[in-house]
Amino acid sequence: IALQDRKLALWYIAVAYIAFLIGTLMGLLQVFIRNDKLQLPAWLDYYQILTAHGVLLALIYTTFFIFAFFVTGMSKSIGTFGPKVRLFSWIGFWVTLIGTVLATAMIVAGEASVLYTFYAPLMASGWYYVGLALFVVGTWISSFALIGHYRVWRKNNKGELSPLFAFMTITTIVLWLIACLGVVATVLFQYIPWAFGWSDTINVELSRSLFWFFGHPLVYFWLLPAYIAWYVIVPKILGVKVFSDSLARLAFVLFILFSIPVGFHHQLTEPGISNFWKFLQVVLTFMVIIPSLMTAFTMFANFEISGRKKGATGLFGWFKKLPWKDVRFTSIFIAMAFFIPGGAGGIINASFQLNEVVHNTLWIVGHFHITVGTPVAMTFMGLTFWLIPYLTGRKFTKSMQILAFVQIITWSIGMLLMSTAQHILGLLGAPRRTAYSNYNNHPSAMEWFDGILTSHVTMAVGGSILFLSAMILIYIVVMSMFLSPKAVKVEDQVEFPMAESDKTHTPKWLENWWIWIGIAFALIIIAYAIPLSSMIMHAPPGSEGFKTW
Ligand code: HAS
Repeated sequence: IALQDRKLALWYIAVAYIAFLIGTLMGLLQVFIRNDKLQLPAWLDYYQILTAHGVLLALIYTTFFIFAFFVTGMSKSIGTFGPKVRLFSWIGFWVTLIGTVLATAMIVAGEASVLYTFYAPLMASGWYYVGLALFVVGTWISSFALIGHYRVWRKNNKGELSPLFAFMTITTIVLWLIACLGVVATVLFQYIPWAFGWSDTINVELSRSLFWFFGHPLVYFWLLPAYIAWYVIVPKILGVKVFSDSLARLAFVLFILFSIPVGFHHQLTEPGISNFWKFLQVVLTFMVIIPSLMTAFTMFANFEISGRKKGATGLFGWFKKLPWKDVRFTSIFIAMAFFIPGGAGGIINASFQLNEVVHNTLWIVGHFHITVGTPVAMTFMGLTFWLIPYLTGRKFTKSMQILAFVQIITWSIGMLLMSTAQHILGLLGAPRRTAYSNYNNHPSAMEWFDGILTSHVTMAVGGSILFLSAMILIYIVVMSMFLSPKAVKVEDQVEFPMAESDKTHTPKWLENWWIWIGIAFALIIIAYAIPLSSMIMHAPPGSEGFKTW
């Protein structure tokens, strides 16, 4: 791809990995505080570290990495960016970065210890919300730049379905734009006036509902780029075509429909929403599981077809023929394997009654470490190994490959230990978001944490292994950005592995955006119009909130 497009993608990656470095360090501190092995100095607060950890890893690392992947993939699949697209992409990048720096500065200053789920009644400095608003606006500018690029391609290729990578990128962006409407509404009209003192109170239930209108599809904004890699990159590494172009497109379209009208499944224990609306959204949540099951089916089909092509026989013979020595594949395979318990845990969370058992416990923390923290993060790692060398034109040397294996194995072991402990501790009743020294005055509460797997020691050991792994990854990133030798010979040059996708039998209506956006809005209105308007009309007196600074 063109040099200027590479430059943009590399800037996105650089910010992503700076956030990753600081965010993982905060994670390490986290497990030691919970284990009571670390006493923080008076100026540093547990919730400050927890907020920095969540924001930097879940919001900043993911978003910047995702845009790097999109810029590279769009330039590769539908051509070099035109001058206008490039200009708006850079503006988008800088606005997102300014928002990130402002929000991070507020967290560091101790004026925004409100966690990455920053909803009321916790209150941060107004500037934190301004930072978040700029962050979202920046991503919107970048998103519209990519949509503009896509529209130029469609105009020049009338009547043709776009390449699968571009289609999937636009689907993810559509999902992101609709999802952000909720968070933009609450930040602009509720949090900013409240935090700057222009209004005295805030409608807590409404603000939480608007937050989760955004918060749930946010997790699919992280997941779908990983799915793009699973659908488009993995088959190329396996030496096969995309299994089914129309199935892949349909799965993505289903995410536009069903990922938004489901936010109430995060609020099942809140008394301000009636059971009917909660139940409706639980049913819709079960619909959003379907495209992930379609994805699982497709992945097994890819593995089997590729194995049989290489001469595998018997029911599971293909397993041995998978390219285990290719770290780009192994990393993503482990990511997929983690998503089996991760997804099953999600189904448990979404089951109305079972949610009573797990809500607000460490189980949820375990859940998101084996969804966003492993399936998504390890897919991004698998992409990092070739994406940066591809963009910089440097070698991914033998020693870097060996280190990459050490990195993904340590990440998997660390996550396995930490998340298993978190799940079990959660089932035993250990709360999430709680500074652990509080429990010292309640010795009987500490009995929850006896035993090998159910101990905070296991969590701390897992967390330390994860930090070690993160540092190895940072080393690989720095090497492939600046230090490893330039790939002069053709055989050393790293490729962008994009599989061929046969679209001859794909129905054209799958790319008719108005159908999907129309149905999505209809579902949103059905699921949200009445409960949200009743929250506005029957607003309780409101809350003044708990200032965190
Ligand atoms: Fe979740 C809470 C429900 C998926 C992230 N979730 C969270 C939070 C986060 C998060 C961050 O209903 C915490 C928010 C907070 O701070 O409060 N989640 C679900 C459901 C799904 C789901 C139904 N979550 C995700 C994904 C995330 C994510 C993906 C990040 C990327 N989640 C919930 C609920 C809550 C929740 C409740 C609120 C709980 C509460 O009370 O607070 C589904 O989308 C999951 C569907 C997935 C599958 C798995 C398919 C498997 C595949 C892999 C195939 C493997 C292969 C490899 C091919 C059905 C595709 C084979 C290898 C071998 C070795 C065999």
